[in-house]
Amino acid sequence: MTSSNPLRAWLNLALWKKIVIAMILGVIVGLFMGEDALWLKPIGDLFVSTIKMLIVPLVFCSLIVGVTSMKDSTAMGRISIKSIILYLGTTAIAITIGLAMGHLFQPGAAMNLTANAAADAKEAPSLIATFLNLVPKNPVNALAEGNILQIIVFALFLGISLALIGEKGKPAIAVFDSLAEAMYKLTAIVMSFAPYGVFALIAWVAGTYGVKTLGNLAWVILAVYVGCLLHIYLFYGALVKFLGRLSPIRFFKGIRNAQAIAYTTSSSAGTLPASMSAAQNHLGVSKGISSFVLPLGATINMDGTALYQGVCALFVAQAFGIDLSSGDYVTIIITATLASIGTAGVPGAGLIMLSLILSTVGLPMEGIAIIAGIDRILDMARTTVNISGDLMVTTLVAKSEGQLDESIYNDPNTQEPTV
Ligand code: DAS
Repeated sequence: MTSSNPLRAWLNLALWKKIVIAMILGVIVGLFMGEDALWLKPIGDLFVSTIKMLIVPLVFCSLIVGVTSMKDSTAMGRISIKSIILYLGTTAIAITIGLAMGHLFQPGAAMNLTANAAADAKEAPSLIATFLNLVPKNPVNALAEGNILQIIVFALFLGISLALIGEKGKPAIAVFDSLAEAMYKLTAIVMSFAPYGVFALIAWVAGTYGVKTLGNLAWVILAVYVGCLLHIYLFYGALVKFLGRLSPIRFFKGIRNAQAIAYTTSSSAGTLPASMSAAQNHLGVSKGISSFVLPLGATINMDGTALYQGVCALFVAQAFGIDLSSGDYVTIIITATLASIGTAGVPGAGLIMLSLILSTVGLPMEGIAIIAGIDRILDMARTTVNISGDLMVTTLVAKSEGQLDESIYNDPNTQEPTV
């Protein structure tokens, strides 16, 4: 710290450094306070609420501005196809990595449990129902409920219509442009409070779960965390380097603030403002691309969740001594990939979808109760993967569309943004 005044030195510190310090202090204080750390949780909840307050206006306004700023009308279709292919493709890889980790670590092998009765197989959510539900019957309702996919669809329709009416649409577009800029500024202000919210959330998790939880289900936590690290730093790193021809180091530096928010809030939706800020301020992605591809990813892209479901499905099979056939593995991969589209970007959503995965291959539901005890610790890691994947795809799509400021990646001396 350069300044003799510690407070000034703290305030001048880069945001990501403040967040890392806050996380370390949070763990120490949480382990020291134990259950009493629950008193700190409201501070974290307040921070999460202010971030969630930003989501709907930020996504709605920035998406309309993004659509109307696209000169090439076919661009939206091209961008959508690229994004969806990359999102679903990386999710299928993620679930495969999860299954591999489940085999490698054998987290359930030492447990010899008996189930009351194997669950009867249930249907995955039909693709048709998921598709039809994309169009909001009442856009105001979609905005009020924060239904991100329906907000994306309505914003796309409204943005395209505003562009098509030419001069008459310009005043409205100008209003949305001002509102979007205001929301970017508000996001930066809220993000400046991240260290304090992160400290409180981490302290609560450490105090609630403590070291004792790590004992009995450590192998599940280890398998998920190793899988998540491999998926982010090996798989995504390779895509950034070989597909995007960009510096992975620069990319990972650019996403760490958003990763820290995702890890502590366990909410992709809640991290969306931080992801938008990272994409535009640290990754060189244009507003047009980030305002569409990121909200889409925060809703349909859940690589970490799919990976976690692969590990947990094998954990439950091992714990109850059930052998899975190769057909079961294929069913898990397809179901987890499709289920990831319907998984909400909120804490604990993946555990709910895990029951669907278990039931499609007839694994006992009792496994859910065992996992539930450590699910928050797993959720923190899988949500971090989810948003890292969103940012990786957004960067690659921006690069392929010529809407990426590559100077950030090419000049090692580029001043790191301190936001
Ligand atoms: N917490 C969810 C998210 O926000 C993921 C999950 O529960 O699996 O992405």
